[in-house]
Amino acid sequence: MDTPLDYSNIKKLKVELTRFMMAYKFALEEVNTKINILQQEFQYMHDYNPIEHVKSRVKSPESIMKKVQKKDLPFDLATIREHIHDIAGIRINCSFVSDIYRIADMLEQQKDITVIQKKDYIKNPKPNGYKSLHLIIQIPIFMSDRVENVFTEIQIRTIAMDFWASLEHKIYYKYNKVIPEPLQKELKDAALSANELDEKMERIHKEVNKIKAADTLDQHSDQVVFPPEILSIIAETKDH
Ligand code: 0O2
Repeated sequence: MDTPLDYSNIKKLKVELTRFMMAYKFALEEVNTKINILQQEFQYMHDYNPIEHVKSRVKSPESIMKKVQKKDLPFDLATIREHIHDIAGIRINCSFVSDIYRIADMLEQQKDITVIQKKDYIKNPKPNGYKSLHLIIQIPIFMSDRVENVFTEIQIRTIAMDFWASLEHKIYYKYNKVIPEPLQKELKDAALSANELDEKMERIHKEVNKIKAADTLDQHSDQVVFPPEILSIIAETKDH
């Protein structure tokens, strides 16, 4: 015979689970705000936005369960909190590779962010061609009765890297995690093409920056070439 359900225990469990998931939602809100501030301030100061777009998600309970099984962990919230670091995940897409490191540096320098792990799959791509910069950080969340340091995964990559990774991810699951050899080779070639495109775009970007800097110098030199005697004549003419 089934054991009767204990209503107060179910209610307690529901509250615990909701609080558990809420912490990750709040962590994403905190990190999203930080990214938003960086974007706006950078645009204002440098007339340039290094971030193309940002996507965030809290891992679904099903995916969390799958990871618990994959890692062979006991199913309790404290263990999950300690060992699964990508329940809160943010993906930042940049236009250029140099922007990836710029954004990572700006985030890493923030006092309330603790970098727990950094994996540079750009300098050391995965054998299949995967490229991205991964940070696992901890960020404090101030609740009504406690402070929780919440793990968050930040993936930073270019649009080309993201295009490749999205397709590869779909193919990986379509073939139940065993991609046929010829497709693996094609994907690796595609990753190399994406990399070439990134390198080409970075070169163009640097050229454009040089031209912009030269134009700015020209504009400034236009403004400062007037000798003082000419400036005083201009001032006098204005007075009349
Ligand atoms: P999903 O479905 O995207 O969430 P971990 O299992 O996270 O503790 P791992 O696998 O060593 O440890 O972490 P890693 O290498 O930093 O990878 C974490 C995430 O990066 C993955 O999450 C993927 O989102 C992405 N990633 C890593 N390798 C690849 C790859 O070869 N192809 C693609 N498309 N994405 C990759 P999940 O949980 O594995 O998958």
